[in-house]
Amino acid sequence: EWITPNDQFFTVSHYNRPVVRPEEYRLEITGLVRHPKIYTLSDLKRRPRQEVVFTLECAGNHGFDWFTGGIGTAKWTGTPLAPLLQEAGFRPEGIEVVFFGADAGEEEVRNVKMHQQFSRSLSLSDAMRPEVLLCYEMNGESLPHEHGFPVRLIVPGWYGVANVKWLSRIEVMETRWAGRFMTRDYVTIREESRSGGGTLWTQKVVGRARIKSIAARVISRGERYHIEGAAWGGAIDQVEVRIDDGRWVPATITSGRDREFAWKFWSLEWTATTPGEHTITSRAIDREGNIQPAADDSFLTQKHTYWESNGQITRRIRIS
Ligand SMILES: Nc1nc2c(c(=O)[nH]1)N[C@H]1C(S)=C(S)[C@@H](COP(=O)(O)O)O[C@H]1N2
Ligand SMILES: [Mo]
Repeated sequence: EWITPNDQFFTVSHYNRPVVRPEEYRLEITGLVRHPKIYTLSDLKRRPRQEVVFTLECAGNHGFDWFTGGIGTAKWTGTPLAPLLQEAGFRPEGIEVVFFGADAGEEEVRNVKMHQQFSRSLSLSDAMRPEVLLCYEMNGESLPHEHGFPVRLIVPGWYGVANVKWLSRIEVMETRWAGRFMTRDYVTIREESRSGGGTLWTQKVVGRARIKSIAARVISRGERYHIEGAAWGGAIDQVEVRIDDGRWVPATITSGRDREFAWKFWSLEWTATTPGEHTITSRAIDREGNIQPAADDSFLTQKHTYWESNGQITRRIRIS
């Protein structure tokens, strides 16, 4: 199915899972704004409704052998953030929008211990994009507790970590935000090859989702086999499949072309099959022609952290 049912949707929470009473819920918009505001849940629900079908993947998905289910697709409904920021009237010095969850923990940096709410930030221009939502419904139900009830941020096209749950405060700031999930966790370290030769060690904040795909199942239909899979994480244009050590052949995108932020489903008919073990590998290609990297591509082998593991995935199958 297109949509992942709420009770089968993965969940990742780095601190506690706060219980927020809907009648006590308040969202504060503050910082470098002319008119700081506080909204109740019904204030937000009275505003224009907007929905998006968005595939949310944890940036750590496939980073370890044991972590593979960290992805799901839901219809998220809420109200767009941009008009609220506009009404708050950001001051010209404001460049960064920081989103705080109601969950918190103790963090220590250079021997300083501090209480920190979960937080992630976006540049003002990313925060102002029309698809960014203050979301209060998931697949037509009110947002489940573990997914951030009553309100979470939804940033279509970005990895899971940007989608702050139990959203309690939005603060516009004059500098970049350096919280744990911007500067220590969810930072990808690579030794990037440089054209002049040599490598440069880079540390980049995990942000927009990268292209990825997987063969999900093979259905036997007499002599023929039907391979089905999914592709997501960018402007997916094509998917190609390789069986054993054969050449790459184009798959057909069967659904989802019209849904910008959701996974696409694809299929391929496989005929010349011999009994025994086979491998099936897929690769996604985006509109700019970028190809999902092979598992042994230096872009991935020179990556030293587990986030953004978007390498090609090889599945094994035995035909009897
Ligand atoms: N407040 C808050 N928001 C959060 C997190 C968190 O720990 N606290 N985890 C993030 C991460 S890392 C991911 S992958 C997604 C997971 O969203 P889900 O639990 O709804 O699937 O939530 C993000 N939003
Ligand atoms: Mo995550």
